[in-house]
Amino acid sequence: MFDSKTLIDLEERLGAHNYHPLDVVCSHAEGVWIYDVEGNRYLDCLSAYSAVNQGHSHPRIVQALVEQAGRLAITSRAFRNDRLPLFYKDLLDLIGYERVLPMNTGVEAVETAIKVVRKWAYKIKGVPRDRAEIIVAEGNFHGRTTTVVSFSTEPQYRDDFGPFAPGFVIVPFGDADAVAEAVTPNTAAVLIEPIQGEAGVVVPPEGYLRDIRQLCDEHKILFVADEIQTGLGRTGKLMACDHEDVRPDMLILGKALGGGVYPVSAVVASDKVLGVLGPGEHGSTFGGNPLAAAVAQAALRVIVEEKLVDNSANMGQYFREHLEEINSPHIDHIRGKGLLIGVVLKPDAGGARRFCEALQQRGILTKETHEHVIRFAPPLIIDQATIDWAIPIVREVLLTP
Ligand code: IF1
Repeated sequence: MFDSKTLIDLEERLGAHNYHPLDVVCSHAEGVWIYDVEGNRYLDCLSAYSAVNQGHSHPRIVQALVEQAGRLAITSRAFRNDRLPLFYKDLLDLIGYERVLPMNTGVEAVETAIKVVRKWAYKIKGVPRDRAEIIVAEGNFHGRTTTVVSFSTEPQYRDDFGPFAPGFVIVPFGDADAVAEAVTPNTAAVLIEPIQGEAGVVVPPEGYLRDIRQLCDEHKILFVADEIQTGLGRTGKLMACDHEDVRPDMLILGKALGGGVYPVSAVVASDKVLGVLGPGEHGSTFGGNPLAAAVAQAALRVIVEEKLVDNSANMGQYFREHLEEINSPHIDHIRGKGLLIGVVLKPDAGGARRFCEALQQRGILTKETHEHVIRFAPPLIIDQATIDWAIPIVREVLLTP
């Protein structure tokens, strides 16, 4: 067994420095709790950026993983397998839509969505080839491939990674008029996060999603929602777009679709849209493998059977109310939906990082986002007693000068 310091030194010496993690070396976890190599216990308030909505090492999901790994893990899509169609059926029964395209990581599903909407624009809408435009929002986060960082507005994610892919039009987030002004005859799609995660849990004004839906209908444009972080219960609805009763043409899912144990992502849409792809035009070695399908089926079953969407709404409200009661001079305001909560600090609070470090010292793990926002996003299985345990600690930390 190695101690934290040894492991941190080794990681710093041998690994690329593309992260600046908190110095907690996690060793095992269960439910909402993570334990470090010294045996200290922490409440996970990040949930691997919403990948572990079902809680760490959920027994039913781990069982599905282990059983399927021992039977048949991967075949590639050159052959069919006996799990993939059942995963399709479970997913579509739960969220609607007609077809699924499975991938692995979130950004691969975003890339898939971009490819599909472009092909749709050329084959169905009649946009001249190579002229399709996709409208995206300032402050977006859709992943880190070269195409996707081409339309990031965050210098850290983008600078020195060019030349960049053309075909994206960036407008302010939360402003449907700006979207309307950006529409041209070549617009294929509007691609947005219904709530921006990385930008600091930014909730758009009520009606924004409905306005975009209407605009897309009027101009024959596809509405694509990146629900990789906000979907599958995180915001207190199954999909964050459900808050406005809006049904996008295409949903991008990831993170919690893999139940916190395995990368599984997917694009879902109508037959008309996903039907534009023919054999050989897109794919992935690992996408749609039986192991992923079995895990995703279990992950979805846990969300439904344990009523995690309702729990997210209820515990989100409870957590939020108690955070609102903290009378800290550092807090500017609190925003979010369900269990995706951002505590926005005032500019002179000295940044969110120091509060995250202080929370870590007292047994709560979270991560600052955009310098001034502390994100609270525990697994959706969290209960009231655990929130009651956490609140006094958060209060104490936020009340330190
Ligand atoms: C990192 C952020 C969160 C996402 C949305 C696509 C992806 C993500 C809405 C890509 C990924 C991650 C990735 C992780 C940190 C993280 C993050 F702060 F960077 F923005 F969650 F808030 N769409 N989000 O949130 O999915 O390819 O990673 O599976 O890159 O360090 P992926």
